[in-house]
Amino acid sequence: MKDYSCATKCTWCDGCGDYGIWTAMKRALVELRLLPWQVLLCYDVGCHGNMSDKLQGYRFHGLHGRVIPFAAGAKLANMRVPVIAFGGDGASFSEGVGHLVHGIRSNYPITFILHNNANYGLTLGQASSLTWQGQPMNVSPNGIPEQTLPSMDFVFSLEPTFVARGFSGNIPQLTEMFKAAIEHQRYGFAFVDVLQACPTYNHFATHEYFLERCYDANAEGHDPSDLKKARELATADTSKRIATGILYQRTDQPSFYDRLVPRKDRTTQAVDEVVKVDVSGLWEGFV
Ligand SMILES: Cc1ncc(C[n+]2csc(CCOP(=O)(O)OP(=O)(O)O)c2C)c(N)n1
Repeated sequence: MKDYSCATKCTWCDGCGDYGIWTAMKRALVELRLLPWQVLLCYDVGCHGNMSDKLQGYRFHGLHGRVIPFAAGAKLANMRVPVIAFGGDGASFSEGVGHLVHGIRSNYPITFILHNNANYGLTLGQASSLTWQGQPMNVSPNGIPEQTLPSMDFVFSLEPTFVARGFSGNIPQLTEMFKAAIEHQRYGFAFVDVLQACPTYNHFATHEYFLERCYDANAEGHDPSDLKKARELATADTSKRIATGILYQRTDQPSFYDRLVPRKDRTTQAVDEVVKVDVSGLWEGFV
C-alpha cells in the first residue's frame, strides 16, 4: 500500500467519496500484485481527477471529458499494461458522453471507474446530466429543468460486457469489484459506476442515503451472466433499494484489439514496432 502513496497534500473535502474510491483502488492494485510501475492510471478533470497526485503509477491527466480516448489509445499501443480510466459524471455523461458511447460499444480493453457524485464538483456544484431533476444546484437555484439521464439504461443499451455498481462507503466490496473490473480488460471494457457522496454540493444523494439503500445483489444470489435480470436491477427505482455488485459480465465477446485484423497473430505490441520513418518526401506535396 505504501508504494502507492504520495506525499501530496490532499485537497478533497472531508467526507468526500473520493477517499473510499482511492483506498479501494490502492487495495485492488496491491491485491492483484501490481506494482506502480506496472499500471497506467488515466484521469479526467475534476475533483476525482485530482487523485492523479495521490496514487503512484504511470499517470496521465488529460482534458475534461476525454479520459476514455487517451486511455484506450494507450492500451491499444501496449496491451501488456493494465489501464484504468477515472472520470466524473460531468465528464462522462455530460461533456464527454460521446466518448463513453464509443468506449462501450467498441469494447476497448480498459477499466473505467465512474466517480458518480451527481454534480460538477470541482467547478463548485453545477448540475450534470446525472443530477436529479428539480434539484437546486449552484447556478440553477430553482432546480434543473431537464430530465436526469437514465445512466444505467443508457449503458445497457450499448451492449456492454461488464457493468458493476458500488458505493464509496463500502471499501471491501469496491475492492473486489475493482479487481474484477481490472481483470476484465482481457475481454473488453469494464464499466464501474461508483455512487459517491459529495458533502459540499450534493445534498440529496448523501452518504447516509446510499448507506440505507445499497445492498449486495451478488450476495443475494444475482448471477452476473443473466442480462435481463442485470438490466432490471441496474435500472430499478433507486429511491428504495440500490443493487450493487457485479451486475453483468460476459466473456464471450472479442475486445476491440482482438477484432483488429492487422494485429492478428502479432506477438509484438504496437509500441515495440515504433520505427523512424523518413516523411520528408511527403511534405513536397504541400509546398
Ligand atoms: C474542456 C473543458 N471543459 C470544461 C472544463 C471546466 N471543468 C473543469 S472540472 C469541471 C467539472 C468536473 O465535474 P465532474 O466531471 O463531474 O467531476 P467532479 O469534479 O465532480 O469529480 C469542469 C466543467 C475544463 N477544464 N475543460
